[in-house]
Amino acid sequence: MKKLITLFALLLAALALVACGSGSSTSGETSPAAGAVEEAEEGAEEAGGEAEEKAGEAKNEAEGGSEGSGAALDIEADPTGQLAFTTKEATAKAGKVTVDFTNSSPVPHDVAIEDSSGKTIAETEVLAEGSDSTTANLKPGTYTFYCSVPGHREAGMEGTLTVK
Ligand SMILES: [Cu+2]
Repeated sequence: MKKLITLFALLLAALALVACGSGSSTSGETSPAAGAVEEAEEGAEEAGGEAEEKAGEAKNEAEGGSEGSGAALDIEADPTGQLAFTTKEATAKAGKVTVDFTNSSPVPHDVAIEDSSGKTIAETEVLAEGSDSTTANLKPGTYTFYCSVPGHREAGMEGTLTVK
């Protein structure tokens, strides 16, 4: 029985060799069928890449909340009046970003953005029970957002802004 199976396998191998030989002799290096397979594989790879990109965007939005679009960055002071922002982490896409600051508490705050060299590059008005916006031209990198009211940053009103 084993011999029969071996013979059968050899026969199949021989047939495959014949098929390959005739294919390459009649239609050149790549048969039409092989080309179609290659195209199909490329298409599958493209579709996979797009799906990965979309997954990445969805992840960014989940992490960054409403600032996921990259055009706007929402930062909110703790509504109960504590010396804190509602988040310690924010993300934005590189480019011109509008920073929308909301402080619904009666304690005056603002939000300022500092680059990695310690230079403040954008800052809103200091205000209580209101909101203000400022714009910043952000390059990819790590920034710090903080409240510039004396003592607030030291008390914890700061966080990391990651720009990609
Ligand atoms: Cu403050």
